[in-house]
Amino acid sequence: MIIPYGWSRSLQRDFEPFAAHGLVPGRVIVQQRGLYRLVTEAGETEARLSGRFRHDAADGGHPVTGDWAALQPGEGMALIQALLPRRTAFLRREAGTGGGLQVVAANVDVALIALSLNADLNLRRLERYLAATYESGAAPVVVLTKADACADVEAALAAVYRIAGDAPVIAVSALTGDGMRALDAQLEPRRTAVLLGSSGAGKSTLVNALAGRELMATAAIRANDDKGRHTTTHRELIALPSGALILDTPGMRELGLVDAEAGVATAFAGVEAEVEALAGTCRFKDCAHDAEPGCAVQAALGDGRLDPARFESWRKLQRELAHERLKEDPLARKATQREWIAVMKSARVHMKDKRKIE
Ligand SMILES: Nc1nc2c(ncn2[C@@H]2O[C@H](COP(=O)(O)OP(=O)(O)OP(=O)(O)O)[C@@H](O)[C@H]2O)c(=O)[nH]1
Ligand SMILES: [Mg+2]
Ligand SMILES: [Zn+2]
Repeated sequence: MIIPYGWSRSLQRDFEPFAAHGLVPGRVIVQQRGLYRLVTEAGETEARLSGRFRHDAADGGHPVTGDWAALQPGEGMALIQALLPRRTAFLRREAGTGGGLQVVAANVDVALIALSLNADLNLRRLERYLAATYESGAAPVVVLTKADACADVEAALAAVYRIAGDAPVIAVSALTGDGMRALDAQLEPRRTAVLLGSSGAGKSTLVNALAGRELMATAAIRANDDKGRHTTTHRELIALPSGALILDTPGMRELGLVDAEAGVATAFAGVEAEVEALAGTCRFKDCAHDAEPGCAVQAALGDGRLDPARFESWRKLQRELAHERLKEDPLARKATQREWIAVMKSARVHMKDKRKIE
């Protein structure tokens, strides 16, 4: 039961200390409030956190859909005693000032970034998703949905290609089936893909189309503003007939980046390379490319060799991340938050503390 869900030799190795305590491995496939559904070697089981786990773990170390856990089996209800280190973790900061940090998905290999073609493409939003995906350790695939509802798919593709860099871009229609084979080709047996995007982008509709049956509820977008209705309210990991695993998620209003400097650098690698090449011909060696005379970068922005919107967006995200860091002062708080982010990214605190489960 667990090999089809991505169980591997390296997970097996990580699990050895827990096996020695009579625990069994399981993967979280549904998470709803304090209750979890996991798939184990013996089939599916419900589980909740053990008292010790709840007491010791920071929120970010709590299980999310996609996590691998060490379970103490029980009649009808198992106990989650520990988590295995996360291979990848997609993090976000919730909307609003002081918004909490959240692990959206753990142990995903591929992030399918769903953008609807029936509305204006928000390329700035796409950049955020790409940065967060690179930071997570998963590989991004851009999925332009509802191609049947778009008059000029080629133009949309061209605009997205300029942002997507090395990430594949696929236009699909769940309605006509166009592009669905290309999407399917991105999904491999025993590998996990997560669907990300705004409410109403058509994520659950894609899951149903790939599954060949209505597993997830879907709902029409609102007529007055084209926004979704937040139909999906929980995260669920689904095994597709092809053997690939897909994680459906509720639509996100905003995607606040968390500790994502490296992800931003990867998402904007093309811009960075262009700016570096130009910087050599700026008049001043230490040119900040703002308003300095003889700036080659400003000249390139002025005559269109460099896309001003994309350049500005890159700088804005860098400022946003720098601001996040400054906000964490004083130092003590900063240390706590950074430790916490490390936990969210890897759940490693539970490995360190595995003696405690005896
Ligand atoms: N025309 C067209 N409509 C689509 C397509 N895919 C989805 N839709 C419609 O878009 C609406 C929203 O689809 P959902 O699958 O519920 O969207 P979602 O991304 O899961 O939304 P949340 O669960 O709220 O995050 C539904 O009315 C779907 O029928 C498509 O390929 N073409
Ligand atoms: Mg949905
Ligand atoms: Zn310059």
